[in-house]
Amino acid sequence: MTRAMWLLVCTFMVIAFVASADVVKHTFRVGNLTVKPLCEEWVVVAVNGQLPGPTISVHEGDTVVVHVINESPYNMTIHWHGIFQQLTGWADGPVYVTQCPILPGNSYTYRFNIIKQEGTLWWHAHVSWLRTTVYGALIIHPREHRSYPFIKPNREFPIILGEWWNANVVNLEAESRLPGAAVNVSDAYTINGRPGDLYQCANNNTYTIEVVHGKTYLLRIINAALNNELFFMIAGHNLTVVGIDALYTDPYTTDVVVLAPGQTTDVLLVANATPGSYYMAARAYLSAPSQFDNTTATAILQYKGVTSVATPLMPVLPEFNDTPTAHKFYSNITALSGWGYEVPLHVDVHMFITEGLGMEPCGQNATCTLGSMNNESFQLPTKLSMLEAHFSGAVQGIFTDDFPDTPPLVFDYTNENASQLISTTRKSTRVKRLAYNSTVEMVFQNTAIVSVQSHPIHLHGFDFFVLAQGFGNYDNATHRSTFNLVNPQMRNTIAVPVGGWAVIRFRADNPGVWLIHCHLDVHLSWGFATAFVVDNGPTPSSTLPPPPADLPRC
Ligand SMILES: *[C@@H]1O[C@H](CO)[C@@H](O)[C@H](O)[C@H]1NC(C)=O
Ligand SMILES: *[C@@H]1O[C@H](CO)[C@@H](O)[C@H](O)[C@H]1NC(C)=O
Ligand SMILES: *[C@@H]1O[C@H](CO)[C@@H](O)[C@H](O)[C@H]1NC(C)=O
Ligand SMILES: *[C@@H]1O[C@H](CO)[C@@H](O)[C@H](O)[C@H]1NC(C)=O
Ligand SMILES: *[C@@H]1O[C@H](CO)[C@@H](O)[C@H](O)[C@H]1NC(C)=O
Ligand SMILES: *[C@@H]1O[C@H](CO)[C@@H](O)[C@H](O)[C@H]1NC(C)=O
Ligand SMILES: *[C@@H]1O[C@H](CO)[C@@H](O)[C@H](O)[C@H]1NC(C)=O
Ligand SMILES: *[C@@H]1O[C@H](CO)[C@@H](O)[C@H](O)[C@H]1NC(C)=O
Ligand SMILES: *[C@@H]1O[C@H](CO)[C@@H](O)[C@H](O)[C@H]1NC(C)=O
Ligand SMILES: *[C@@H]1O[C@H](CO)[C@@H](O)[C@H](O)[C@H]1NC(C)=O
Ligand SMILES: *[C@@H]1O[C@H](CO)[C@@H](O)[C@H](O)[C@H]1NC(C)=O
Ligand SMILES: *[C@@H]1O[C@H](CO)[C@@H](O)[C@H](O)[C@H]1NC(C)=O
Ligand SMILES: [Cu+2]
Repeated sequence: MTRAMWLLVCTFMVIAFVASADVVKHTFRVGNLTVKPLCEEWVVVAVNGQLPGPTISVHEGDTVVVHVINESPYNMTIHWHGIFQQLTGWADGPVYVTQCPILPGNSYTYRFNIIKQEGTLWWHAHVSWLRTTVYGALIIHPREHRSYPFIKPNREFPIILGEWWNANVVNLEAESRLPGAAVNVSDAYTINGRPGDLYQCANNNTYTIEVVHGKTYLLRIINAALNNELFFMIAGHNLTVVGIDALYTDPYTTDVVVLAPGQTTDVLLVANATPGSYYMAARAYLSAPSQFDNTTATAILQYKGVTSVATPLMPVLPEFNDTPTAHKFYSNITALSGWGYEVPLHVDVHMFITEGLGMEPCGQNATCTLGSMNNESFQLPTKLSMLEAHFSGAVQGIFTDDFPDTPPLVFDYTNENASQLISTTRKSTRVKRLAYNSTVEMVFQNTAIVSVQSHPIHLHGFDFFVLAQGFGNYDNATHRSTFNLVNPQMRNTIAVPVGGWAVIRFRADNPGVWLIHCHLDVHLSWGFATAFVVDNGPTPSSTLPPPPADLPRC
């Protein structure tokens, strides 16, 4: 080939690349919306008058620009859950971590690129409990001319599971932090904003999908609920999992899916049952005995051309406390073989994190419940966002970088008796600082302090490999040998098993400040979080640029 021909080929490649990367623009007006999912009307905060909010649909390689105008009465931020935000940490969204809130009447434009991730993610408010109604799907298709690593579905549907209260959720959040708080349980779960036929006053308002016999559908299931892990089933149909948290998986066929808040699961559904009506249903997987919302949300899978008026067939959902079923699903899935997901084998930083609840004396003769990691209950700063403090080097009074790599006390973590004696915890704003590109391995060990339960841990800014998970206390000597270093599943949110542990690994190749927290909002409000501060790398392409001019300040 001549030099001129090479030039021509290269030029075409550049044009093809540029042409396939779009800028996807949205305007989000966040404001009041009156809705009546159950028997009462409520004014909620929603985006563009929609609940769920608008779906953002992009191709890998695109740039997303979302202009958020806050017309609500509350401070607002939006988080793009699962998006790496490589060098765009200013657009990540958690309040007081990467930005101060967008005040009522103000706006902020989030700009970020979608690089090397495909599948289903979502966006949600990241302040108070406003994500109850401020959420929507973020769907990443493969770049043009590239296809899914599975059969092309005839159609796709987002299935967003939500949680509904007949209450003002900002008041609920405030109440959850009061002494001896018993958090009011929700009144319903929803599928695409609607509770379905099993609730009073919800008739005629059930989400319905029409399918054609013999065709294949892709359901992009998202758990947007606040405080509950959820089982999901469709009567008469198996589901084949092909992706979780926007990462491809080996196909895994199951009759039941379980998702923790924050997680997504893409499944293929083949409409091969006897033509008719079938319920899809979601209800709680409850790992701790407590007051909870035991209701069931439904939607309908309707075969085209069937006119029968019979009640749809209902799936038999697992018992609320069916941990074996939940664990089987959570632990059996593996990353798609041959896709190029590669586990780093060398580890630079080892962390062992005890996590769970705790108490502090508060009020008069009362106690308040806190959440903690390594006995530190995270307090958000209020004067300056952590990322601004880090960027300008003025972190004093905002945070300290002495978050411990190990818990202060070694005890029988999952033993309720041992845990009772040491239930007091303390508040701080301690973070863990990481050198650019270091490889981090974290063991999450649930404790039995206050309550034994599963906690969905979400890491901002990165996906991680899930090397192993199990019950009881983690034992480095024996459990290390069970690590899957070949094709472990990857996620951005891991449901650490009730009374158990999980081990994750990731490469800290994204400079910025990244929150890591329990995705049960009630626990996040109690301080169940910490953050990683990842240093800049040696080059401009590994250095966080300055904040955008319209970044909201405190
Ligand atoms: C939005 O609703 C709240 C009540 O929840 C009300 O106080 C406020 O005035 C409303 N704002 C607008 C702009 O309608
Ligand atoms: C929570 O429930 C209690 C008891 O029913 C009620 O008094 C309170 O108003 C509820 N909280 C909110 C925010 O609605
Ligand atoms: C559904 O809506 C129609 C018209 O709005 C009404 O006539 C009917 O009674 C409703 N059915 C139920 C079950 O609520
Ligand atoms: C679902 O898969 C199981 C196990 O492969 C099988 O026994 C069952 O018949 C399937 N159910 C349906 C509805 O296809
Ligand atoms: C849900 O709880 C209520 C009240 O505690 C109880 O009456 C009802 O039987 C429970 N429903 C289910 C499906 O367990
Ligand atoms: C799947 O889960 C079951 C039950 O937890 C377990 O026995 C089995 O080893 C798991 N299989 C894989 C491939 O992880
Ligand atoms: C707190 O406890 C002390 C000692 O038990 C008691 O004297 C006091 O009245 C209590 N105060 C309140 C507000 O309950
Ligand atoms: C905790 O203590 C109770 C009462 O002493 C005892 O019955 C129980 O077996 C203990 N539990 C554990 C896990 O040691
Ligand atoms: C946590 O810290 C508190 C206060 O410093 C202490 O009393 C408690 O024993 C510690 N608990 C654990 C589990 O380390
Ligand atoms: C990060 O570290 C890995 C090896 O641990 C190395 O292969 C890679 O080049 C590094 N990346 C950067 C951007 O420094
Ligand atoms: C577990 O063992 C490995 C290898 O021996 C060691 O590097 C690591 O620090 C240990 N991790 C914990 C949490 O003890
Ligand atoms: C809203 O944010 C501002 C700026 O951080 C803060 O001063 C104010 O207290 C916040 N308002 C509420 C209700 O949290
Ligand atoms: Cu939690």
